Amino acid sequence: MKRLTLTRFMIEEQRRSGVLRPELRLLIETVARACKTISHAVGKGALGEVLGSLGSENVQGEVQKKLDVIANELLLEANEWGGHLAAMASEEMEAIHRIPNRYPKGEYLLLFDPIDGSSNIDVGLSVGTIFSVLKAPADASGRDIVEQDFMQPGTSQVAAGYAIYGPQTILVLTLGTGVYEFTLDREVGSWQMTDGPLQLPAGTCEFAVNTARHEQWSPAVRRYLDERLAGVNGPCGKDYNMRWTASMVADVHRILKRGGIFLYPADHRTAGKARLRLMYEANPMAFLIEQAGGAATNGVERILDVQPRGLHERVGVILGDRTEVETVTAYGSVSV
Ligand code: FDP
Repeated sequence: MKRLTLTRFMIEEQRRSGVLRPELRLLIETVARACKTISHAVGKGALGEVLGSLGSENVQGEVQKKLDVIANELLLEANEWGGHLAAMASEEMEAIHRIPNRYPKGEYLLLFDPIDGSSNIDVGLSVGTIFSVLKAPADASGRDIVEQDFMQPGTSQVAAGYAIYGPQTILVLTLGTGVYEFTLDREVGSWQMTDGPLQLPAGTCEFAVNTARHEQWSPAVRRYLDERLAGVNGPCGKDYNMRWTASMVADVHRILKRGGIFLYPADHRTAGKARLRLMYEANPMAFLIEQAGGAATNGVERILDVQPRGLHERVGVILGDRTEVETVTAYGSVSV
């Protein structure tokens, strides 16, 4: 079967919509190429001596895995010299990374979580890379990029996606004109379109949530989940399934393909303390989910409308099937 490659898809998109600029296309190609290298490292596992922790902590106070650091370096190195970027920001780095003066600079800002779902690395389960692309503000031309230039709501994203390193290596991408899935042909080394435009299936009775956090949820989130756990005898009148991979990329990918809802609400007892990062996780995933016909909120407002206050800001996340997300959000969650 003849399939569309990622390169051809983007060139055709560039011609068709006129919205996709060649610089953005080349930037996405570079990110996708780095994801191939990360996939290779992940695939080697213990044989590549890439498993385990480093003993260091990232800006979030989390222990860094070797692969977190390797993937971060690969993304920085691959994207530094192409001339499409003004700066980068990563979940693994406290400060923004400006493009060094020895390279030409472009107008885009790249944000990424190099390895998402790190607790899965050492046990051979799915992990992924999440990325988001913004445009530098118009007044940033000719001066150094500062952190404030990244403080744009998710609605400003011009592209977002993730790579998932699982049984297959898959890249899921949106340029704001639908969501497309590409599978890595490992022998040839090319990304081939295997699905899209993706439409999130409605009415799937499945939720993804870490139920061990039950006591930390707001009354609204507890009500929503307790009703579903009550199954066929509860107010929903049907049995639900629970799926939790502890890797947001894997859980969101399943929801994009099969439907259902993902929840990582904030801890209501500590004034909105949440786990997932707005800029590296919530925004790109919300963009993808909305482009596939779903919805994403922090329990109160649409994630893409949240005005960021800091690079590493955390946010409650409820995303997936539009009807389900609207139901839990209407219960009055305080999951900000
Ligand atoms: P991780 O920190 O292991 O990289 O990014 C946060 C995240 O993974 C998500 O991918 C995942 O959904 C969540 O943490 C898992 O959280 P729990 O440990 O509470 O299950």
